[in-house]
Amino acid sequence: MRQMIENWRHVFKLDPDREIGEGELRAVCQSGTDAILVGGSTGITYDNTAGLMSRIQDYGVTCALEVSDLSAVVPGFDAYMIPMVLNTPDSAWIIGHHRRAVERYGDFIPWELLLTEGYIVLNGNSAVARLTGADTGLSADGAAACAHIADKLMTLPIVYLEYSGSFGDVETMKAVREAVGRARLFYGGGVTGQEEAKLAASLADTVVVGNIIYSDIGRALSTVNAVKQTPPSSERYSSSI
Ligand code: 1GP
Repeated sequence: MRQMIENWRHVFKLDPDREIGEGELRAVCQSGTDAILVGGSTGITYDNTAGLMSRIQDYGVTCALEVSDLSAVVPGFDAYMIPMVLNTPDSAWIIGHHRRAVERYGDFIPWELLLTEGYIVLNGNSAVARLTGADTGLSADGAAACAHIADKLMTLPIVYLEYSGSFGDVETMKAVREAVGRARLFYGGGVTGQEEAKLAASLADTVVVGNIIYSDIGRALSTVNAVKQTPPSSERYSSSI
C-alpha cells in the first residue's frame, strides 16, 4: 500500500454527501490525477459512499476511501485511509473510534489495504476542525512537532497537513515540510487554481484538491498539470533524522 501512494502527486477528494454530475465526474476521473479520495466530514452514509465508488470505478482510476464513519465502510476500494487527528485533545479521534472499529470488525479488517494518515488540522472554520475539536491555534513549531511525532515516533506512512477550505500558512507549511522525512506529506486546503497548486506542490509530496471541484470544475482541472509540472518538494528538503 505504501508503494501505491509513492507516485501520488495530485489527488482529487470527492465528498459522497455532495452532488456531482456525470460530465464533471468523468472530467475529474480522466484528468490525469493520480487517485480519487472519497471522503467528507458530515452526511457520509453507506449508500452515498457505495454509489459514488461505483460511479468512479467506471473510469478505472485508483480510488481510496478515507474512513470517517464506521457505518460507511464500503468494500471494494483500492485502499482505505485511516485518519488520526494529532492536534486534538479528544482521544476519540486519535484512537477511540479506531479501537471500536477493531473491536467490532476485528477479523474482517483488510489490514493490508489500510494506510494511516497523521492529520494536522489547522483551519478552525472547517467542519473537520469543529468535529474533532482540533487545536487549530498551533504555531509553525507546534505543527512541526506534530509532524515529527507522526513521522518518527509513530512512523505513519502519511502526514496530512489539512487546511480544508482555506489556503495554509506558508511558514507552517515549510516547517512541516522540513519535519517530515520518512512519511509522505499530503497537503489539502484552498487549492483553487494553478498558483496555489504550484505553491502547495513545492511544499508537499501530494496535493489534495476538494471544494473547487463543486464550484469551478475548470479551475479544479487546471490544478492537475500545475501540480505535476512542479518539482517534488522532496528534491529540495530532506529530514536530518
Ligand atoms: C479537504 O484537504 C482537502 O479534506 C481539500 O481541501 O476542499 O479546501 O480543497 P479543499
